[in-house]
Amino acid sequence: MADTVRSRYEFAALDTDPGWIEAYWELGYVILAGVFEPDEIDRIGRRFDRWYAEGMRHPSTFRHQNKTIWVEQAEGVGQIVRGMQWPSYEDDTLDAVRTDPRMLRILGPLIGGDIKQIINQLHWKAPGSNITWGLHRDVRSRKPDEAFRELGSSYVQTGLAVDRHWSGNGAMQILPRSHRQGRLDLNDHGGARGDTGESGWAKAGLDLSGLIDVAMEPGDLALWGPYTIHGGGLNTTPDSYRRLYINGYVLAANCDRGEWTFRNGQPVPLNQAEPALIQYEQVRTRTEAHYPELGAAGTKPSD
Ligand SMILES: O=C(O)CCC(=O)C(=O)O
Repeated sequence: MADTVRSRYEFAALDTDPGWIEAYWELGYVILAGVFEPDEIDRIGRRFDRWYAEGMRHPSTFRHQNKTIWVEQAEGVGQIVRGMQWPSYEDDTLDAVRTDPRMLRILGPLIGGDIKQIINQLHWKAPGSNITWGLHRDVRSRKPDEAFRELGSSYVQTGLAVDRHWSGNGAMQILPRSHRQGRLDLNDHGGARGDTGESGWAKAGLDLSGLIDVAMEPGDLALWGPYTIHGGGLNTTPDSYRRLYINGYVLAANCDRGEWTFRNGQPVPLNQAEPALIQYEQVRTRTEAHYPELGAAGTKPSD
């Protein structure tokens, strides 16, 4: 049976149709259509392509402080770039998206105007590459626990569609209302490459029949919370890349990590010379660019 709470809203009607705010808290996610314009998406997409090409020049996963590019070998496809963290230190177009006034208009009613950022991330699902982020809750990555307070009401993840997303090219999936289901035993049941996590969650007793595809047109923005079960999806098309730009925001007073993004409703520029402690513990002690050894901190894609 279809949910009685609507999950899709037009960005152009943000003020006149404010049901999206309650829908976000109620469902654990919401989709806002048409937040960015086609010409903007075109520019953003070209930056994605440049970073992809940069990643393909590296023999393996590359890290420079918070910036990292996850390079992998995919069976039958060869080398691919799976994702990248913190391009915004070096990319003005992508940087402008994360501090765009439209982001603040959306975040303001949810977490206010003093905001830090803990995720700035590009995701690619290359055609046929078996890439997926197995179904999980983002709380798994909010470590250490004590640095992240009042998770449920303080953290909002946003994902901007750069391509059209549909089930065929690995659109992310979401389980509506799953943020209200307690923690079950774990927040993460995905495992090996290509494992969307469904069988693991089913074994843990979760009813996945309500799982939905986050179908989006380029320029649409999905919002979800740290306890919402999401991920999965495989790109089975022969030729359609699926690009997603994720920016994760937090009410600043409830987080000890992250880059300031809006202070008192005003954008805060990044300081490349002094990157903040976010997920990479050695950000200030290992300042040179390097290839982390397989299995070392920073090689594993996170979210
Ligand atoms: O790119 C995707 O489809 C998955 C994204 C995701 O699950 C995450 O960033 O937490």
